[in-house]
Amino acid sequence: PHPATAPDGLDVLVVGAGFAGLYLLHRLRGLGLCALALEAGSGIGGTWHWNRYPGARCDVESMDYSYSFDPALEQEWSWTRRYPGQAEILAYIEHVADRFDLRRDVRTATRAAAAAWDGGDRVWRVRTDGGTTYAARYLVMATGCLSMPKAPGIEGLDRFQGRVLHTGRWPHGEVDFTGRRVAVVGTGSSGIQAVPVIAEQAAEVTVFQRTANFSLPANDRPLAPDEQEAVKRRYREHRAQARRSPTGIPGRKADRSALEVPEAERTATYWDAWERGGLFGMLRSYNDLTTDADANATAADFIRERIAETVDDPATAEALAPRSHPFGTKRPCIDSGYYAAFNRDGVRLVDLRAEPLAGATPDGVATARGAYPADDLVLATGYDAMTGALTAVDPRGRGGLRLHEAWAEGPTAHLGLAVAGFPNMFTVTGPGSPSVLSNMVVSIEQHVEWITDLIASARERGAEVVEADPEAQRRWSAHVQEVAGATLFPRADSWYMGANVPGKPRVFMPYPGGVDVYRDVLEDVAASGYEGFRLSRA
Ligand code: NA7
Repeated sequence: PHPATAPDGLDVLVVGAGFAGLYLLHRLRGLGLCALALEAGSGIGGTWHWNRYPGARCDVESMDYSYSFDPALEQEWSWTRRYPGQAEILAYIEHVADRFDLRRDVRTATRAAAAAWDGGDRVWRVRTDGGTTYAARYLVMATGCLSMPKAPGIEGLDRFQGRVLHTGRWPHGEVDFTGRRVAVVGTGSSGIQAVPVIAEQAAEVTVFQRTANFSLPANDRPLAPDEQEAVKRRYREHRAQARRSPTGIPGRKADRSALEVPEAERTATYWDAWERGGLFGMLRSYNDLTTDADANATAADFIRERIAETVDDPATAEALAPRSHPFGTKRPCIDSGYYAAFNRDGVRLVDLRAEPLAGATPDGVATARGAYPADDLVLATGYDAMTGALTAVDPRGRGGLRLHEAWAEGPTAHLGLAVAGFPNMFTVTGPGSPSVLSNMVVSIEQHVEWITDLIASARERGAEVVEADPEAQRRWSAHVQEVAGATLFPRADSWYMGANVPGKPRVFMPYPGGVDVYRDVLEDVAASGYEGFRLSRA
């Protein structure tokens, strides 16, 4: 039966209709399978449906942050800017959904509220918040890595009388800040992108910073047609390079240590990366910036110097200088005028390390030192990253095993794709895959292709149940930790480590070995007939 007419008998139920969920529908349809996607948002697009805050923009370039699966699609679509803004990415996703007629298999405004494996019938039974239950042989979680806002942890928030706006739950339509006093809590990517744009409109912006972050200039600009054409002429090769690169973005691999070049040369290299702009230019300047603390310090010092140079008020400049973690161990930001925004009248920084946050009051925000009146409170406080959207569905595997129980010691998923004890469930860009350390669209395409190939292969073999082998999973997780342990990443209290959510186990979640290395691993596993997975009739 077609999902439009019958909730039963699906081959695959997909949760989420962002980049991952939509491509899953397309691939599954190509295999002749009956699939349906449930989407909590009122529209498709995932991250780009929800993150409508001022200045929301991707930190991967347009020409890279797009699907590669259809050569005609990549030729016909044109981007307007080097870095795509939220509205443009959403328009692109909607174009893709229409072009491949995907919307008829998406149920929007429908949240997967519960999911349980029925071992007798060998199906997942998934209940929606509207009370419909779907049965599907496979459950694919395409729920995104930064989609479940973490509880902000701000005392008295419910007493605040003004508007409270979370960047990841931004209202549709214009939010006017004209004449208003705006408090922004959080200085990750979302806060750093939003502040300069809000500052153009608002009467006052007060930025509450707990941890100063490294931010590099985006150098965003209109994308010239000839520049775009040049990439399009060799798009196939460009995409192949992306797939074979460490981050999913083509580029030269550094072959030298930051410490083996003379200081003047190193500084010139950093200047070059700084002026070109972007996330990876600086990080890729040398091969040891994420593994050697002294090498890392050369780049961190360079960035701190630029902050000191940009910000007029020396005390503000000093507070903005990141010192709590090595460069790159928390996701760096790329900004459009963040540091310079503090030179505007009415924009000020409150350093919560010097004056801890007491909480929200009816008319503003209070710290240990005093009160800051505000009309609007913007929460750019981040996400229960990588696992929050998965455990929220609370899938129950064999014997009723609950995902958060299976992950009590930290999330483990074999290859980031499947969890032992949860047969026929797959996670796109799950913990243990490069995911948030990579160009997400490249990783999503790879996962979707790999998962759908595995489903097709199981069907060919007459297997109805596919499950990660616990021992293979244990080995992969140990490998992820070993690779992470050789880097500087575990030195930061980051959301990569689960450190931003009180009580979350501290385990480095993404696989830091590189998209290229990981691709080889997945190809070998597929070629071996899916070693590390059990394919069986029951
Ligand atoms: P992030 O990067 O998790 O940033 C959240 C920010 O909010 C960060 O500066 C936090 O400080 C701060 N925060 C969180 N809770 C509080 C409280 N209670 N008080 C004060 N400050 C707080 O989320 P984003 O949305 O900016 O970006 C997420 C990713 O999306 C980003 O990395 C890109 O990949 C795209 P902390 O550092 O924890 O001290």
